[in-house]
Amino acid sequence: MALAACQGQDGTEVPAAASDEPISEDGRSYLSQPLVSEIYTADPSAHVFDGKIYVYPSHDIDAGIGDDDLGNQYAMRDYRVLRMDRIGGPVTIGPVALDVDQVPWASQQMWAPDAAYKDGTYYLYFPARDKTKDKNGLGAFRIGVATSDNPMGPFKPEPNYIPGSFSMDPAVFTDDDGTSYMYFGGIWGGQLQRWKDGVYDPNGSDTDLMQDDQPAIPAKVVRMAPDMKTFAEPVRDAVIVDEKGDPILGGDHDRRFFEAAWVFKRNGKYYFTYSTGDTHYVNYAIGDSPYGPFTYKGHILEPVQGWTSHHSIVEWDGKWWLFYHDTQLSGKNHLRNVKVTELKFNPDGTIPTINPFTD
Ligand code: FUB
Repeated sequence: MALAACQGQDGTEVPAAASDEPISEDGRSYLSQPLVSEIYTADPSAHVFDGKIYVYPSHDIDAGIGDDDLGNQYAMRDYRVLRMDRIGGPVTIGPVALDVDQVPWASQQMWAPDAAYKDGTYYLYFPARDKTKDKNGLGAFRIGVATSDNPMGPFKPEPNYIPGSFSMDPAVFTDDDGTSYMYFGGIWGGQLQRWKDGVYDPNGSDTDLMQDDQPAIPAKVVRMAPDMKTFAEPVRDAVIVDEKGDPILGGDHDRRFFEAAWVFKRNGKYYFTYSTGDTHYVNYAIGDSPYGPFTYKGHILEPVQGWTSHHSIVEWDGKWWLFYHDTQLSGKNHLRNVKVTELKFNPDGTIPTINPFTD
């Protein structure tokens, strides 16, 4: 099987992946192969910086914790950046770019990150639990920022989380005028349901609000201040509506937002893309403003192997690419591997759904 060539940039030994079988457990062939197999990687946020492709993934590890609805099994502690000169070419695995022990406010669970660039500085945005204790003895998710003059890091964290930030899965989109917006949030283990009216309830629900006939809990969007380290305004809702303009309902699990927001712009339209969590789709909705509302359009990616689905979309060399993950290498939900495949558009701007298997 042709895996992309890999190397540990810092020369350290990294554990070999358990398996790289090209056929899934139920006999299906994977559409694409893992970008790296030396470490487990997930939640790939891809960017083009200075003509190269950089992927900011979660770095999955096995902490020996069983699956639960809080996501305790996703016990990641650090970040490592992937770099490639071209898609399909060799992938360099960077050294540790940021470790949880370097972040004064964070206790655990360095989940899906993103990155941005402005005026010579690279910004790494990352969620982690703070040091408070909820009813489960766990911290509240907050979003931090760290900076570097190198896209591979190492990144120096700010001493506190971004004021006013909460929940997880930050994704920063920079518009044509240079204004950046952060999209963030996730329900269930991501805790959005605990932030009703902007106040955190440490005894709040671990899963949904169980309000199936009410508008779904939306992702959040906020304009970044020019310093890229703070919010410029109060956080807003990024609402997904149906073709009639009505908000998608909480009970509509095939269409409602769960986590993994990612926004890109094409032909003047803002594409808000996201995961549906327990129904395992990556979906998209289109709007005329970075704040939305976004009108639901369909699935981008059918369910992959593994519980989570998390992606990014980037234009490179005249084509659009979907970075995503599955569990091909491990067969375990919390030990994932990132992949990439081309994303196409129909003439009307809609997206043909991608099947992560070829049969
Ligand atoms: O990787 C941990 C969490 O799993 C992410 O933050 C979610 O998006 C899901 O992929």
